[in-house]
Amino acid sequence: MDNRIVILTGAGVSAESGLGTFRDKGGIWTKYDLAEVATPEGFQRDPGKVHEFYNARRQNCAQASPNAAHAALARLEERHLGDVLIVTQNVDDLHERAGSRRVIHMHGRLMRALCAACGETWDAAAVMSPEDACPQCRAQVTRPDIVWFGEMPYQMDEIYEALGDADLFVSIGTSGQVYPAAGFVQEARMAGIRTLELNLEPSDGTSAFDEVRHGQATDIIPSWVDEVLSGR
Ligand code: BV8
Repeated sequence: MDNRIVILTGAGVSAESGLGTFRDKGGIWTKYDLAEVATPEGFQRDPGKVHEFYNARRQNCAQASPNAAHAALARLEERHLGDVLIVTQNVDDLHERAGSRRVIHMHGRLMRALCAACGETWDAAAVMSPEDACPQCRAQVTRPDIVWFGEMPYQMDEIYEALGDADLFVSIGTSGQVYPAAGFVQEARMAGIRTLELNLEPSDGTSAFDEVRHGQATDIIPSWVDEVLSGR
């Protein structure tokens, strides 16, 4: 039995909840210039534009609901006799709202705010603006608690430790283009861990996986979870 399962998720797991993916046709990075809204330099240049970008996504997220793929992963965590850890690149809270408890948000969380001066974090207001003052130090450099390009993702030590101990690494709904997340499958392979990709179509890292299944997340995730829970 695959006792310890580490699951990496990307935007594809939230796609059927109506939250945009990044690099598909009509994806977020086809509408916004990543350099302007998802880098520290972009935030320095125009914090208002960055807040606008994340305010819109925070609103979408609040109006969205978890889908059958999120629910299946929560069921896996609840019923699997071994250990299940979700490492998500997503900044939405749909895994938690579906009932998952062990979730690491390596790229941060849309619903949290961060003070760029003192590092304090708190629940973000629905609408954030450059004038907001930090509740701790009162500085007016509050930002979404998001990891931008060029910034170190969160909890990397914990992630690599879990990866090293896993029996199975599963990558769900990600194009495998953003590092260091896209490199996790290589880490798993080097540690001799079985790897599975569940995605709508081949990702950039598909050839590195022992097994690959293609389809909509709300179809292939529940059926994979049923297989694991029935011991097949
Ligand atoms: C860092 C912000 C270093 C939040 C994001 C090598 C090593 C290390 C770094 C680099 C490297 N090479 C380049 C880099 C730099 C960079 C990088 O990787 N650039 C890429 C573009 C080449 N990486 C970084 O900057 C990272 N930081 O490395 O720091 C460092 C070291 C020391 C000290 C300081 C720093 C930080 C990366 C995080 C950036 N922030 N997001 C936000 O706005 O959301 S990344 C962004 O991309 C999102 O977080 C998103 O989650 C992530 C990954 O995208 P995906 O989730 O894969 O989404 P995508 O649209 O691409 O794909 C969706 C997939 O779903 C598709 O395959 C599609 O087929 C599938 N799908 C669609 N619908 C469905 C479906 N599947 C199933 N069912 C469906 N219905």
